[in-house]
Amino acid sequence: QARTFFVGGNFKMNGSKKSIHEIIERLNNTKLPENVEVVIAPPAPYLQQAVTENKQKTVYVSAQNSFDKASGAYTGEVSVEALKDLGVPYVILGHSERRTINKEDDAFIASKTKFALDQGLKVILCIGETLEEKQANITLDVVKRQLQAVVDVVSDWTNIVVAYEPVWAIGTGLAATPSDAQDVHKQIRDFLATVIGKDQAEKVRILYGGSVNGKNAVEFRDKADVDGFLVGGASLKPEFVDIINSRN
Ligand code: G2H
Repeated sequence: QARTFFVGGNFKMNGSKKSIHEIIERLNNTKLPENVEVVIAPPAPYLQQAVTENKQKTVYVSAQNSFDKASGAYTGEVSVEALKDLGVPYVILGHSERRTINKEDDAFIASKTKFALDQGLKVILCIGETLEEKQANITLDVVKRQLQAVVDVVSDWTNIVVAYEPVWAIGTGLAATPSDAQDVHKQIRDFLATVIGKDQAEKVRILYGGSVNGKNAVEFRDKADVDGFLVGGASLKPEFVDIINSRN
């Protein structure tokens, strides 16, 4: 399969200089598979530290958010220019916690995605339905709506990695089953094929996120459209390496 397996670690709002140093040292001291792209996303204050301390060629650093304006009077926002200045190649956008807690809507996330891509960053674009939406059987409508907002403003998807994260599975210990994830991933890819073309859709990595850990990651290994994971809680722990190795 042509798509490079991808494992992202979203540290969320966790960590200290010491704990982040320990996580990066653990990765530095591990023989990582060459065929897996690993991305770690520490909180913004630790991005510089992560870039400086990381010695692994297959490990990249990501921000957890960025803004859709170049610079100016936007107190508290993270600029794409600053991320590039630090040597950070990736940014996570549209995480459900930002959609819900920070009230970010589809159009704003799409605008931030376009801005980051235009400036040369790669984007991990998170989508996913809530428990209510799942129970109402509108999972596909929701993820299509979230994707369509980006399709409306971005035509080249080369530098987008999609992370399907059902909100009910996030931090709950209750991951989607591999076959349910595969089902949704396949439908996401089919949808993308209709809106950005089959060639592009075949190349887009679609990650699964939501309570992935060192044990359940291997259960997804035969799922053709699960191209990796976006990991929260477990990315802070030694088992993150097991997830990175889950395909090999
Ligand atoms: C989903 C995931 C990482 P967790 O948000 O983005 O978190 O693995 O803790 O469910």
